[in-house]
Amino acid sequence: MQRALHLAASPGVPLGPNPRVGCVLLAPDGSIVGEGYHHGAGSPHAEVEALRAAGDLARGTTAVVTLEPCNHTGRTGPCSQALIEAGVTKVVVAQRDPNPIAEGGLEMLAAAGIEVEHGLLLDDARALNPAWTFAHEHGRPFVTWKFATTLDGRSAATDGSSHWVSSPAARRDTHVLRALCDTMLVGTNTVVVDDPQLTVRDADGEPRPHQPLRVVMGERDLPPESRVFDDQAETVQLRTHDPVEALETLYRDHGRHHVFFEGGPKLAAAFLKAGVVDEVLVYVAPLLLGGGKSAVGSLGIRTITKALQFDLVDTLVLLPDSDDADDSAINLR
Ligand code: AOF
Ligand code: ZN
Repeated sequence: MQRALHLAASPGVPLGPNPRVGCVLLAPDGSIVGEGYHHGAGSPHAEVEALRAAGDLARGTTAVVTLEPCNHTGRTGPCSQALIEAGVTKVVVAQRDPNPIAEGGLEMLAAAGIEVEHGLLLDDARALNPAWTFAHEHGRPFVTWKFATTLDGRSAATDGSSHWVSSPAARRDTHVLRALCDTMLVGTNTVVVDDPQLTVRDADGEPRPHQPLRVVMGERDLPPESRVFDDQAETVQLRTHDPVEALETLYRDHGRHHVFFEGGPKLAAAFLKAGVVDEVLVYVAPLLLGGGKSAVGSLGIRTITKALQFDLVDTLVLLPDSDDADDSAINLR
């Protein structure tokens, strides 16, 4: 299984709608007769790769797979059927498939008389595809809320200016993290006021080849000349104020697993109240304003015991590489 996990994590697999999966076929003497991994949506599943590599040697082997073999015909055929036809006699799985469309492979294999087992190195397998796993288990994408603040918790001055946050180090870091998500989400207000591009750009400011889906939430009409409507990435407007409804739509209708949420104070408060902020990414600049606007609107909390509580996961000091202020990125859950 460790070998299968290692294969699944092979470099070069693009972030896409499908999970990373690895598979190893073991002969009765324990030797590997075939192995493979999933190279991304549209290519063969890991089991099919391993079966092809093994050829006739697949008969009588134990298939060790990081994810339960699928039981559906999607972009490719059902792997459970392929394993049965190849004469595999045992299947060991780490993670059961949380995708309602593909689940049920183990029952199919067992019904065909194949010995099945699951749960081996489960935590490692889940960690291969954390957002994919979360989205299928919750019926909505994982949400990372990103904001920037001064030392005294202000995200903009009283005149609305907030340009300081875009220090080169913070901007680069944000673009690296945006690229790990499949969706970027803001409210209509942010589009009207800031006119953001919401694309992932490299250090030279050039857009990267694979862009997350741009999502604008809210009922307000957007100026057609807004930069989110340029041709650099796809954009959808969800005409709702309800975070849960928006997220469920993104999962169900757009197959989205990880939202990078950069909403303003009002939308952020709505997400927090709805309990759908799964991770907070904060850039703290060494600035003091002593007044100005908070990153989050009122949550209706009046006493400290009711404060929303997060666990600190990670901190990173982004050293200044220019005249700009140096910012820290802080990761909370
Ligand atoms: C496997 N092995 O290597 C992968 C699996 O659209 P499709 O046909 O590619 O199916 C995608 C779904 O199939 C995916 O969400 C997951 O449930 C399963 N992926 N299954 O047995 C693989 N990539
Ligand atoms: Zn499959």
